[in-house]
Amino acid sequence: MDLCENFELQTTLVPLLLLFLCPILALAQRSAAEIGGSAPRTHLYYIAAEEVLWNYAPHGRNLAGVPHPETEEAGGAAGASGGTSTYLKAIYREYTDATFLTPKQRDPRWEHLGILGPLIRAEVGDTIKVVFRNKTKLMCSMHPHGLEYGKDSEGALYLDGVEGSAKKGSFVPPGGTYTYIWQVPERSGPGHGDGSSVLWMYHGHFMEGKDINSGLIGPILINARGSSKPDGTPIDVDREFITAFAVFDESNSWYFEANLSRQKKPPMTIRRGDPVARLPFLIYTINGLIEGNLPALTMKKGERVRWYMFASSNDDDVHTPHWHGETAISNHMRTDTIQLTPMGMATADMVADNPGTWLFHCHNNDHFEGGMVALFKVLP
Ligand SMILES: [Cu+2]
Repeated sequence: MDLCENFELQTTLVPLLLLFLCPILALAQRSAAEIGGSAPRTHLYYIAAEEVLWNYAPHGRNLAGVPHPETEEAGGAAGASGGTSTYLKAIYREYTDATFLTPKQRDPRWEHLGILGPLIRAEVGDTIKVVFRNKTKLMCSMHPHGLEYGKDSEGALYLDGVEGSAKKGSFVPPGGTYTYIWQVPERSGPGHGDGSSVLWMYHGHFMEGKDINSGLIGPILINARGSSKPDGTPIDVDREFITAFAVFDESNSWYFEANLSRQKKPPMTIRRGDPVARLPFLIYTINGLIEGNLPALTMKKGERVRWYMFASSNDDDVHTPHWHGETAISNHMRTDTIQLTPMGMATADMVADNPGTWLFHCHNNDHFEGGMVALFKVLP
């Protein structure tokens, strides 16, 4: 074949080849764009509910040095009944595999989650699979907000006409294991007007109030399609913090009687909702930690910081998280104070410009004086 013939062959074949390949290339390009250049993933978590002695003030009392009357009157009793800060509780913790023998080390970025369960995170289009082991003596479940699930993965017990094996996820007995499958469709991700990620949470929903007051609650973050870095964080964010403004009503915990007995207090019955009798048992925490015990939330000047905040589910859980020294954008508005109602969620974006150590606290006076106080640090 001489050069001329070769050229003729090329001129015939190349357009034919292009004709054949172009639609395939276009299709591949389109689907890559649609999924943001990353294929849908299944995120597998091994999460156990387990009993612990939880100290609401592991490093000491009033570490933020906020003068408040209860501290002086009751000898440092503010925020935890009778001066004690240690309670038997049930919490969610992550394990490395299905043997549930090796606890998974918490990423240093998420040490501040405190009592909260492990962070579950995914991107729109992904699937979340949680192998759940109940290591407590209670009936337990995991019920997620915002995600898509069938009755077998709702994790909540009520009369919905569904029976038997299809509802097993709503009451996992002591020692039992159950696998929840949660989908992450578009409607679980950021809506019009949201940033690149949204906060949800999961919690026990066998007897919801008692479960959450016992400690069974954790966070979920969902990124918009195609907006995640390889480590799962949003591409337009440098640092993230999750803070649950959570009152724990120890009089409405599964361990109320056990804790009274541990603390050598006489047994007592509190009428459900009695506002006065339960007062000494309300503990005003951020992520289950009081009075500046939350590990300092640290960022550098100029970093793009996303704060996710939510409230727990007691009627006392009406909170106003407030930053000193900085401002943020939430709901497209400039603010330094967020409003949360029970199980409410909020996101705020901050570019810290004012180096220093600053107070981050609930602006509800009873809560502030009761210990719902943390510090955050902005490095130069
Ligand atoms: Cu508050």
